[in-house]
Amino acid sequence: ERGASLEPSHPLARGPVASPPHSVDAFVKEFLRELNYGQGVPLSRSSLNDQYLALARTVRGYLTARWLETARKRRSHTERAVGYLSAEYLLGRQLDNALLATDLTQIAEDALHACGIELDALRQVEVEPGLGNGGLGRLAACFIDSMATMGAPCIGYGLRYEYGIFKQTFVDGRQIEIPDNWLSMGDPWEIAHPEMEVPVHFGGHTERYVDEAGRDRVKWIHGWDVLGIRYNYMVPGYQNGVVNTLRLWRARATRAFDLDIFNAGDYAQAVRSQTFAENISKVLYPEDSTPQGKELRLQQQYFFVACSLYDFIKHTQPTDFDVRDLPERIIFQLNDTHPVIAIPELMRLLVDDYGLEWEDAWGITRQCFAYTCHTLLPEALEVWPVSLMERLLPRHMEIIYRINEGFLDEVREAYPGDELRVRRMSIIGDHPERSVRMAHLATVASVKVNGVAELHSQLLRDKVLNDFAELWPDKFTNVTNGVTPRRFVRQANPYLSKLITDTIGVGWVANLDRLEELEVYAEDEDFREKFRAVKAANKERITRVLQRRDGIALPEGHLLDVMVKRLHEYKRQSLKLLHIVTLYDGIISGRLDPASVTPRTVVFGAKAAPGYRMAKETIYLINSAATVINADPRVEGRLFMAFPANYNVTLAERLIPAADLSEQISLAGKEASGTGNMKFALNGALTIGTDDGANVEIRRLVGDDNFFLFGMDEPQVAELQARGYRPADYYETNENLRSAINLIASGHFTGGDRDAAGLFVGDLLSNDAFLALADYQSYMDAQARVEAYYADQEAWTKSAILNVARSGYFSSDRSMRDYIDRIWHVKTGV
Ligand code: OAK
Repeated sequence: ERGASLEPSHPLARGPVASPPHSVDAFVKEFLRELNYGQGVPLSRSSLNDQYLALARTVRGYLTARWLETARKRRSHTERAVGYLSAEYLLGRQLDNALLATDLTQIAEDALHACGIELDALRQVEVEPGLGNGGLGRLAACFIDSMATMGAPCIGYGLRYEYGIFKQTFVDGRQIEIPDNWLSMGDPWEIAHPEMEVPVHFGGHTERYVDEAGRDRVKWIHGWDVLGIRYNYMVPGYQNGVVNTLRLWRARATRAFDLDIFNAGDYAQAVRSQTFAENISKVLYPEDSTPQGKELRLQQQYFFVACSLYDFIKHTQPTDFDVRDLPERIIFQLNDTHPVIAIPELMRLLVDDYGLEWEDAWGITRQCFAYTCHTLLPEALEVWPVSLMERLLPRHMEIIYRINEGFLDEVREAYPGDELRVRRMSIIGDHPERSVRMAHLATVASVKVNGVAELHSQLLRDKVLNDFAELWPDKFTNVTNGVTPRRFVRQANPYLSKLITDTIGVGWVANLDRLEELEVYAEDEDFREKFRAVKAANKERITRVLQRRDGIALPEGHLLDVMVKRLHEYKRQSLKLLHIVTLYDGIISGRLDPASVTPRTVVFGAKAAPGYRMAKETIYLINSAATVINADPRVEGRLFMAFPANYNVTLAERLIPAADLSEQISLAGKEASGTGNMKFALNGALTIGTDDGANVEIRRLVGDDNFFLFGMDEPQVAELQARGYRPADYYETNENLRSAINLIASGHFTGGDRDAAGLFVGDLLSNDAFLALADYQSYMDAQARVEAYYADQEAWTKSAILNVARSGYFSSDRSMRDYIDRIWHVKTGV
């Protein structure tokens, strides 16, 4: 049809061009085209990286047609969408996930094979985007996966950091951080839109004026600005044809900004100021749950949130869109307090730019946000000094003051004369310096506030945000976290997935409750044997991975005991270390016959925030103990410690399916939820854990007989702390504990250097803020129960199967269902 004109109304101009066919031949053709015309090389001269990039772009091509189609459908109706605002998305590798979502894994494998390439070799090339620190960022990634799989309208908004979470290496057992230059080889998954610039302003001052209608208005005279550049990532649903969007922002200098300076003749200064602007999206702050209060961090937060609100209103809505309809179109979910500056930003847009009356704007804003809190640590509750806010965002500071005025009036009305309460609840705090309490601002403006596990939500209501829960009891709710079964079961554990599918059929991957059907097979000897074979195969796989990746030679036939999570005192890696050292100490002192010790390999994975001294000392001690214990012949090979550096999503996917025992040993009342705990249970590890976070729900669901509980519960912790906790009491009265601590203090693990263990030991004995010594004996007893139970492989396997069968609840699909029903009220299946 030569000459057919592609008017905007032409079908080819409106809809996506069809996806390439699902066949090996078509795939080969697309792949070679990407290699030749995309990478500019023939197959015969292509590098592994060329091949990976061409493969990724080929798969992306299949996704794109679905993505355009999803976007077209979404534009054609006005259903409410979720805007997930998160400073972190810890995505993990994309290739396998994209292949699985499009059901192309086998086709890709065959197509590559036809080209003489192994898919597995290309998988290894992918650098994982580490745009998050830990639990909070990984949760965001699981949630957007689930939203796409449920066909629910959702845009993820965040930051495209040029450097993600640092790469960890060990030098003489100490953590060294290396910048994560994840983009250096090119990112085939992103689609940049450098032409769609969003202006973002900072600094300056405000001025009052009277508009034509005689109304008092405020103008923000900006100090400086940057541009937000849009990067889209496709978020495919699982084999349902839906592809949602993750939109990340990069900062770029404005041209005017450089030109002014350039024209003034200072070229070097122009380049410097460009760098200054672009620093905003340069690097992810590596602190997990401990904000550093850095100015650049506040710039990052405002930058991505300002871009996102502007983008949603101006770019995703029709041109005749009325901002008064905003609550019908969007609910912004605040992933902790990092994006909370969005609240005054929306007020600013509505009042200053759209000219709404304050009360109308506030009425709209209060319907557009919901807030998830992810912590219980007081030091993790973000505050920003008023002085910094006034300098960086003067208009927002005024708006926050005004929101606070209205709010405190409400408090005074509800509690006349209770000025103490007013002070406690104020959005502005006075100590140690005047600052904005972001959690209070979020709570005041949000439709709903939720914690991330039942216990956590209860503690939020009863303790951290108690005054607010009294004022607005209906605002508070719980949504227990979940993890995506696509990545953490189907992809990570193909052997188990096959066994499940062979047993209960397909369909469980997007409906994880169906794992219940496995329950009866716990009693089936033949099934148990197959289940053990799966575990054994996963152990062989992790052995190969650790050998290749880290040069670690795992012993065979051991109980595999795994503790992987950020290094934090409240998570108590210290307690795990005390357990191993006690066993070792028992053996070398002759109190414990090595033949009576269950052969056990303990694998740690943990990054410490670069400035967190105690965490880094703990890493050093674990590495030191590993070196000594692994080399000591007296142990007779019955204890082994491994600490592969740079634990990340990719390693998690290999390690978790192989684990027998999952360590979830935080001090009760400190771990908001935990999500690693869920991944282990779903992969058939048994948990040794405290009554903390989602452990409580895991234990309730899998049953007491299939979970090793130990330690104080939260009320007992509170009581002990109220009484006055003295760690030395435990040291003095517990012989094994004393002996283990003495062995560490003696320098046995640190080449005779007592000082090297000094900080760790000193803190345990005189401070021990997270009560490791108080829970020590209970932990040791529980580990003894683990050993006894593991000796009965049939019983252990039954429990492991029941863990899988009863953990379907922890699918992030269920979490999304709960958010939709309790908070978002958006439609699915669109
Ligand atoms: C990070 C920064 C500030 C506040 C909290 C965090 C964070 O990562 N919290 C973690 O969130 C996870 C997802 O909800 C929970 O599972 C973890 O328990 C919690 O520590």
